[in-house]
Amino acid sequence: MLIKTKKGLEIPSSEITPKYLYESRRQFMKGVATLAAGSLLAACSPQFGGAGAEEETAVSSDQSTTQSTNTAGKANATADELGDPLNSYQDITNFNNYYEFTQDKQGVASAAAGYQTTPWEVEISGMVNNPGVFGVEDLLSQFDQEERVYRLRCVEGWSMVIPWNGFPLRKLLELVEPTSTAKYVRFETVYDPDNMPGQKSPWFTWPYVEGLTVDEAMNDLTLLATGLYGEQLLPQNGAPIRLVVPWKYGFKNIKSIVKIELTDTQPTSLWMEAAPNEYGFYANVNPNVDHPRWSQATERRIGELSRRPTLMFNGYEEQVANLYEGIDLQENF
Ligand SMILES: Nc1nc2c(c(=O)[nH]1)N[C@H]1C(S)=C(S)[C@@H](COP(=O)(O)O)O[C@H]1N2
Ligand SMILES: [Mo]
Repeated sequence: MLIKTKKGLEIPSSEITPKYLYESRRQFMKGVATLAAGSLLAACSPQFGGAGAEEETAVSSDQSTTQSTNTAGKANATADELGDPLNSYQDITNFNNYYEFTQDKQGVASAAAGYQTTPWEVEISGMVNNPGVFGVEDLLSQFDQEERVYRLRCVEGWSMVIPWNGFPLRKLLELVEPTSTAKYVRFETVYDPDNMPGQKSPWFTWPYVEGLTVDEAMNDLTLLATGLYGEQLLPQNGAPIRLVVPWKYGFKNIKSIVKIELTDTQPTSLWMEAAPNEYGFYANVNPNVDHPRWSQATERRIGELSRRPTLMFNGYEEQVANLYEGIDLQENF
């Protein structure tokens, strides 16, 4: 049965939530016995999520809001290199993960609306010959902004096709010159609990941290994004500057970056710290390595009803497989 609703983008919420959090939620939901079965299913989605979420999808998808209408109209491309259409500007800016604001994916846009992202500086430090502080305008004027159409595959099992604007991280790294001892790049999101209510949550170690190896950071696919659909990033998408690493799960794509540090020790990300058995450092998209709580073999493209197979390295195998030669991807998840 298809029921049309105004909210078009509901899919399993927060499977990424650590076990202790979703279990306390489930405890809570048990007490709310009179709720309709449908909402119970949605609220308890971690249990049913991943590959098992079709029923919920069928009830909540509204094709009219999820088709690829380029409402912003400012992308040159209309599809990715596999022929799949871009998600709409509407989809990309109204279905987000950004725990600093809220864990409600459809509430991020309004919760982050008006968040101040100018002026903004990014500090680059650590094992580099030319450390410095860069205003975002400097970065925008110094590096040509390219359009890159990438698939984004969230670890929760949904995906989108997004036309980003930005520049390869490599260009910035070449400018600051990592020393030969540098092996990793560590990124930090702004810490601003007064204006980011989620950062008051004691369940996570704030600020949000992510990391890459220097080789991953130097790969041509790795982007610092400043816009999408030809528009400056909105706060919900990580304005004014965020990382995009398309062959890795979405959580590696750290938003609203203020610090980049070159180091010789592997950074511990917020998610590694919150649930080390579930989220590793590499987080490469891999249909053969399941999440402990759900399969990663398939995904749901936002705007589509049925699930599709997840591709090795999210379809970027040719460009990145060489980075992992001799590495056991089951162990290094
Ligand atoms: N600082 C920060 N960055 C973040 C997140 C977050 O909660 N905080 N969520 C991540 C996750 S889980 C995903 S899937 C992507 C979503 O990016 P989008 O909302 O622009 O689609 O952002 C990633 N970057
Ligand atoms: Mo995600």
